[in-house]
Amino acid sequence: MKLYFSPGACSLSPHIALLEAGLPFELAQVDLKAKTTKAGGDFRSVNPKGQVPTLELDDGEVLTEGPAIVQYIADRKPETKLAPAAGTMERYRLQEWLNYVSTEMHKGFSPLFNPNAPDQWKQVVKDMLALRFDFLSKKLEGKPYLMGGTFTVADAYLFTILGWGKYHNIDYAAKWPVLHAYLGRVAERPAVQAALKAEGLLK
Ligand SMILES: N[C@@H](CCC(=O)N[C@@H](CS)C(=O)NCC(=O)O)C(=O)O
Repeated sequence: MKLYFSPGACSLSPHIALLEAGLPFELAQVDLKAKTTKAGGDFRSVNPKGQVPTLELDDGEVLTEGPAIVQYIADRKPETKLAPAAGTMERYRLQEWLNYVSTEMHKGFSPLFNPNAPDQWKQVVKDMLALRFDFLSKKLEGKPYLMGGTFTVADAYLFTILGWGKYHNIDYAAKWPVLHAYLGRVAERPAVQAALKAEGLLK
């Protein structure tokens, strides 16, 4: 399999999932502005959306959309419990989280990266995110991971998105200590360390 990624982007989530699952894969770095791969290829010819994450499977199929990709990875190695079994109520709970992280958190953060977004709008966005951080803090109080005691692909995704707080002066330690502790806990996982190092985000 080949994971198309950009360092620190939302593609970090399936990168962590692949390492947690112990599946063999290679990385292909993408220049998201130029829409080219590091090897000089046209990224849009792989994924016409021009977005990471993109996962090319061994049979040539190309899978896009983070929540779909991480569930595919988890289902390749069910014994790792990165996702509960399909058809169970727990699996719908996982999908509930993946959808929340995707729509409320991931796309909630996006305007902060937009150089054309006015500062006033960025403040509105930060205020909205603060409400989401309050909600997540309550949900994570007293439990190590979103689904309880077991790390799942929803945690890989949430860790990735919350990690963007450091680029926007969001001080979890001061205002959301539960989230600060959660980020520290996830960061300690060997697969997460390995993914961060491979993306050049950790020495
Ligand atoms: N709907 C996609 C969105 C992915 C996405 O927003 N990727 C960003 C990086 S975090 C990207 O590729 N941005 C470049 C662009 O949209 O042109 C998903 O959930 O996977």
